[in-house]
Amino acid sequence: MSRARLAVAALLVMLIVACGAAAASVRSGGRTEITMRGNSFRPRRAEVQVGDTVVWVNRDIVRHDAVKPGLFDSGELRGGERFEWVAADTGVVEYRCTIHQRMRGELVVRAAK
Ligand SMILES: [Cu+2]
Repeated sequence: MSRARLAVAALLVMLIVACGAAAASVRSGGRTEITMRGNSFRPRRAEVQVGDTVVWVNRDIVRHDAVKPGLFDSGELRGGERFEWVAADTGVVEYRCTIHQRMRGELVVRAAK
């Protein structure tokens, strides 16, 4: 393998690793993204701070929602659609997808630093 090819291969590996990290819980500037994929919330458990925006993005073909009665209800999200909610109080929020009974998630909301 030539030097140039090796460099390209190394770059590709770095890109793939970077994308993988980005696909996990992305936390930057008070925004946390939760992916709905494979009928699960990913990450299933996320830690956020009061004032943070939580963004659910449906990456499945089927519809999902994210519901915590009295707190938030995304409504049905089609693939590619997203829903945002701002965490206002500390505590543990167990939420779920009402379409798929086993699809559950948890938010741990901590006080802002
Ligand atoms: Cu679902």
